[in-house]
Amino acid sequence: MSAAIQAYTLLDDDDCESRILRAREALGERLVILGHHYQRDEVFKHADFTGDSLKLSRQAASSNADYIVFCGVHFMAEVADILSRPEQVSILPDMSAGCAMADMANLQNVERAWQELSEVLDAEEMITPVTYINSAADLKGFCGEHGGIVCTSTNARHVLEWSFKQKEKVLFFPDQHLGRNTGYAMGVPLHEMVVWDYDKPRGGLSAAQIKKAKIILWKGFCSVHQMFQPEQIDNFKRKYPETKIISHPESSFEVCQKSDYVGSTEYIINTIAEAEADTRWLVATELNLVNRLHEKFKHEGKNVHFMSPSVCMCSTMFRIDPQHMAWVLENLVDGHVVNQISVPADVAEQARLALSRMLDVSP
Ligand code: CIZ
Ligand code: SF4
Repeated sequence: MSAAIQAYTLLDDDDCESRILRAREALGERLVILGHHYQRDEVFKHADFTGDSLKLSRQAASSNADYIVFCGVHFMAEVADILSRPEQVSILPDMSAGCAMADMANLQNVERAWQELSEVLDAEEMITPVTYINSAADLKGFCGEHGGIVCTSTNARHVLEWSFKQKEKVLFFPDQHLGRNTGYAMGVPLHEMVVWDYDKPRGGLSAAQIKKAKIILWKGFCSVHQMFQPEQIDNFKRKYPETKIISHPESSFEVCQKSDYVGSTEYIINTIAEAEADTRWLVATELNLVNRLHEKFKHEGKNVHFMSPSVCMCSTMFRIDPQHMAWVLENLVDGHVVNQISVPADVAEQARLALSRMLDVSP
């Protein structure tokens, strides 16, 4: 029988740390641990590979390990399962590590949207569905089936360029901000982007609005990145006018417009790493990553600050803790797989299609 999680929740972090190290040693090359940038340090330090979702999905696709333990959120472990070989096992240490933004779109409301759009125009002929990787596997499957594609915040522009080569319009879900910020940076004016409110009939849009739109943005958002406000930039700059502003494209349009740089977590890390010494940065993305950047670069005189005055972490990313790590790893040592993420074969096949289109167009 597999060991239960309850006993592990009582362990302190140091105990967990030594157990994790021992289990990793015992499992050797049969195990690979992938860690997203938003993970807390006590977990992040155990990762064999760290990265954003694009980089980590490539790692999952090329790994030879029997077990892929994904320290991130549910959709990432699904992608690892889809892109790895059938005999490899993808594991999410805590099943409640979801993504609230991903949950804002589901197959039911996306299929309804597609149906309603089809009543106004020929959706199959005119629209490429694009799903942000922050979405359930069946939505990636929907995109695979309808000539669509997946994107991450690193490749969103390349993906949209590809999409517009296929069809004249894009339906972009679930994150309206990534869609809007990327579209605008490519030259799509705001008036050619409409928001589809999935709680309203026909998205709350008129037939004319739909026909005129180039990008139909799903009304989803990330509550972590929603915390950042343009006034926070103004207030900070009043004190330190030399500050460079760098924001994740899940932040609002107003925040991104006031930023010197906009890009994914990998882009944020690389930009600050390559910046001159003695520079000051105000960063709009998840707190664990910003704190890590601050620690990493302070000896170069780089001052890295978090944009919001209140603490905002991704609470679901935070679910992955050393206790759950120790639990899944010791179970693996004992030959028990717990918390496996397994995408049904038919969904995986269509989703793989949309993901491989993405990997083909990614820089
Ligand atoms: O794509 C990812 O990994 C996320 C969620 C953020 C980013 O930009 O890296
Ligand atoms: Fe989802 Fe936002 Fe957390 Fe990313 S930071 S996993 S988009 S809730």
